[in-house]
Amino acid sequence: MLVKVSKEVQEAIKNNIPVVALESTIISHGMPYPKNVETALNVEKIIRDNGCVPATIGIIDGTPIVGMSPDEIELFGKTPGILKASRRDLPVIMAKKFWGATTVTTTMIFAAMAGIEVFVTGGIGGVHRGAETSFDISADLQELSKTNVTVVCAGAKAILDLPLTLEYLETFGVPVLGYKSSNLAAFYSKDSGLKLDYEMNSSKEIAEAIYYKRKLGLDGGILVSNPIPEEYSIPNEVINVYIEKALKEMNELGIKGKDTTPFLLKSIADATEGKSLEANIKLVYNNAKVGSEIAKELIKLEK
Ligand code: PSU
Ligand code: MN
Repeated sequence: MLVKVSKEVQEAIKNNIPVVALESTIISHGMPYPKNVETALNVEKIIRDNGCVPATIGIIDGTPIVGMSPDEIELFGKTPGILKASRRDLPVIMAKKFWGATTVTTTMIFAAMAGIEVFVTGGIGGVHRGAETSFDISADLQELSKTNVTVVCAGAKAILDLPLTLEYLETFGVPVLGYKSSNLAAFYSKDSGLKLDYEMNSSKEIAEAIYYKRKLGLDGGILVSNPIPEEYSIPNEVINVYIEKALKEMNELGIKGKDTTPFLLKSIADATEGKSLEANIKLVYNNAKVGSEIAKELIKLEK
């Protein structure tokens, strides 16, 4: 069997119960142990409490798993050296029977294979600052242009070049929808100051957009930008100081490629003494609620 889909997820899909996909890079590379495991299990609980089935995705001994068990999630959270698996890594990880943490890209790939249409995460990758010379553009953006999964996130971090990220998504035909917000969210901050084309006022409206994209046969995902709740939002000018510092340190150390995002995340969390981590956790919980609502509305349209 190429991809292992858990019994619970299989049953849910068969019985028209909404399923919400979750990634594992956020567990193994995005947060420290044990907060990572605690958060991952809480996110699953929020999804269940909202009437959906969670499907955390990861690769164990070369087998992609859709719907990891709590024990598997625990292992993902504390095993060092799990590879960050993007699209280009999958063939080798499977051939060599490695463990792989799925990014937004590879979580979308396996979610789509399993028939899951909604995926909840924290933030996506994007066009990095200085991409005009480094060429560092996350594979997440290409995946959004071709794989039919809606990604609910809290926008993207200002470690990226956010205006260029929006331009890229526009070029590749990816709708970016602001959930109850007219501007792009900036992860720790509820507002990047960048205007989005569309504000959506309900999960039903978003589900309808997904429905019509599919009906028209327009391949690719939809990106939902769900701002961090006001009470947890860190002002841009506060977090940007830490972001600038982390970027400078990264350049001095010569960190490149797939190590950039994990390095920046850790550096910012350390510098803010966990304040950014707390915000990160809260925004994922918030996304889990909204993602569940969208998944429930989408199932109704399919009937
Ligand atoms: N951005 C975050 N938190 C994360 C990531 C991005 O705020 O955990 C992770 C996601 O898994 C995303 C990946 O898909 O990093 C992007 O990595 P890269 O920039 O190397 O494509
Ligand atoms: Mn990159």
